[in-house]
Amino acid sequence: MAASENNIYDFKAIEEKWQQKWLAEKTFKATEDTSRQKYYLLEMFPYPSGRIHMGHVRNYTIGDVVARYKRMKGFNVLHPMGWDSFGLPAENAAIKNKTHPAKWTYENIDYMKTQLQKMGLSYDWDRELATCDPEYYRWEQQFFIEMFKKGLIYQKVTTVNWCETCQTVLANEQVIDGECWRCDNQVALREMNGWFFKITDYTEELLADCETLSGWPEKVLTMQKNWIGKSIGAEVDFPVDASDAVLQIFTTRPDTIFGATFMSIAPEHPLANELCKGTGQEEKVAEFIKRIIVEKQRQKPDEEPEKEGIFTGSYCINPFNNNRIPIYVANFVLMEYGTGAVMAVPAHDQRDFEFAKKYEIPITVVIQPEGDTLDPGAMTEAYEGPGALVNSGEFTGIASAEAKDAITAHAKKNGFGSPRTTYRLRDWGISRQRFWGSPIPMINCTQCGMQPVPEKDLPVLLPTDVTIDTSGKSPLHTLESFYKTTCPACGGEARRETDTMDTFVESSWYFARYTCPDFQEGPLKKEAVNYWLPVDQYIGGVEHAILHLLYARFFTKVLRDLGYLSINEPFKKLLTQGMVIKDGAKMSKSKGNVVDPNVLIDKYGADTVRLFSLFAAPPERDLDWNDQGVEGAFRFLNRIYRFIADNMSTIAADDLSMPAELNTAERTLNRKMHQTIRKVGSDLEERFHFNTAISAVMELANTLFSLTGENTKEPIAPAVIKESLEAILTLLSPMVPHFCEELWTMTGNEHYLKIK
Ligand code: ANZ
Ligand code: ZN
Repeated sequence: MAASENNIYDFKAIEEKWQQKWLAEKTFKATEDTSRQKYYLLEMFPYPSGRIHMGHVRNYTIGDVVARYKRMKGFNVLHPMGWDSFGLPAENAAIKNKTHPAKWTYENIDYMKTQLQKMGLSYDWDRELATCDPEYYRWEQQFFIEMFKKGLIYQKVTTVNWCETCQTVLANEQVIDGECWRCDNQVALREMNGWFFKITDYTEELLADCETLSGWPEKVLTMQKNWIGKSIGAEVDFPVDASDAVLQIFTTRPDTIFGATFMSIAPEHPLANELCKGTGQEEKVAEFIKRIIVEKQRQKPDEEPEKEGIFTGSYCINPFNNNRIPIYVANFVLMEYGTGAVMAVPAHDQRDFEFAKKYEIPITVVIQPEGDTLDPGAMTEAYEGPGALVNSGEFTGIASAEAKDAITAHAKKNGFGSPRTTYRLRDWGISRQRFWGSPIPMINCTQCGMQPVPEKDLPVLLPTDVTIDTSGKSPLHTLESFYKTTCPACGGEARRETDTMDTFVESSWYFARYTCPDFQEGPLKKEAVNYWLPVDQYIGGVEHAILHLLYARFFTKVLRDLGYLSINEPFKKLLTQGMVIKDGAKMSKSKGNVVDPNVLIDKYGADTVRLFSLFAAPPERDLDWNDQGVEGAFRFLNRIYRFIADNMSTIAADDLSMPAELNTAERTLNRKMHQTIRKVGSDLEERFHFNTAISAVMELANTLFSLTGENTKEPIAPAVIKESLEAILTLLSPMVPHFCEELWTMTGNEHYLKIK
């Protein structure tokens, strides 16, 4: 802004004044009041990494506008904030600073809390919680025990990345080119026992209830459904030639079974090493399997490696046409899905097509699209659509949709197959061999097996008198005072579980604990959860659209079945906001394009930062940061401020009665005001389009400025001016609250702003 422009409003003093008032008066404290309609507004809580970033600013500003708007509309609004405070970064910081992770975590929380308060966010701070607080995780341990007793938790051996030097398990992201990110030593695979939540007991309900979530973005529901991945198809047995073994496959396209020209099995398939015995392929196959298993383990979830495979030397027999087809081990077949074996139909499956081309395997067309004749020699890609069956024995001529049922029925009748539905969703592995997490409340007795910690002994506390040394190893594994205990069943010596829970567990139920954060008699207070839940509006980043939301939905159903909740779904409406980008890339330290909210708040004040982040893009879109935009937002607020300062005599006029009849200018202003009120209401209420709402208010302000400016032809009565001005302040107040409260009182009103 040009230096010559005077009257820059004193945002520092104003913002501080109102923030103190709100805190001191507990303006945003929420209490259950059955006489009023509740509105629970929640933003995804942050990890206390140290400082808030622009993504937080955007997320929390959007939420704050909705919370303030709903309050003005008369709702009893619950708007809480807390800290998702377990996790790896605290451990790394602790190693670096030779301290306890709690120290770093709580220091960050303190600092970030002051940052959030400087943003003027309308939280009920009395409900603040931190998930690393024993007062929080003790209830999670109680849930664990109740779930365990209900059969919803079990132990299973899985393969994990293990660093021998650091004596620790590594997450896939911590393995870089096969080496440990910390010590650069080769990482090995190791079998380890881990704890699992049986989310698959809820698969069908999680899927079906997607239909009830009409307030969620369609794309998020699609991601939920894809993750659950229900597939309807058939299982068919293919006998292995010259052997007693049988390969069972799962297919969603039984109609293509006459076109199977090879089989693909997963490297981990129990028959993989058997099938090559005596074929001269043993060594090559074993080497391939070993390599692929390691590569798969290291692969990032969204990576698609080049398809490759190896012939086992064995064949199997297609039970429908008695064709003898080669069996391959292939890197793209997953052991965890279906049966771990696939009948490959290159003519009608693109993956199989590419594989067949690469290894020169025949391609047989068995589905002809309507009005076309496929020639296997000329095909450049698989035909995956519907059509009429050809080359398919007694099924030739049938339409593919019908043929699916007919072929499955035939297999069933003859005892070599049956219909089957599979899901992609797997049980949730929650064991972490880390320190900074909620201890898993189990005790292992050599006599009695795994025993839950008696509820009276909860919480199992994380020790506070440890430091994490540079090995990065969790001290729990070697800390006798922690793991040495007695068996609750037989009283004999026993070992406490030293794994901690995945931090996704904490974020799966925090929204419920916010309704009664101080409740001591149990995890959740009935009256509180029944009054406040479900969350009416949840707001957060799209990066949490799959796992966090799925786990929170699962937990809600579990807690319902344990008798704590009476809802089926936690979040009625969901808004996933876009990213904040700058110069075409997501703001990040590594890209060096980070804008520090603190710097901006110091320079322009929180209201300007809020206004810009709302104005720059509709919430679900990415927000492209630009400094001119911030300047523009600041200038707009200054103009309003100056207008009021310059027109104090008008606003405080003796005669503030409405003229009996409005002149043309007055009518223009008055009409514009009513149009704006309507527009802002619908933009905020129905679409959260703050940007268009702000433009509308800017237009109203411009109308007011120009009608009352130097070139005015008609005088406008003070009452009409004041009315429009008050509309501007009212409409803007959820977005720039300090500014509006200040001017509202300056124009002779009492705080706080309410919709009249
Ligand atoms: C033969 C076939 C022919 C297939 C055709 C598709 C098209 P969705 O829909 O995702 O469930 N498949 C089965 N098990 C697999 C595994 N463990 N790893 C990798 N792929 C597997 O996919 C089901 C299809 O994926 C199945 O149907 C199978 O290939 C393959 F023209 O069988 B299909
Ligand atoms: Zn025992």
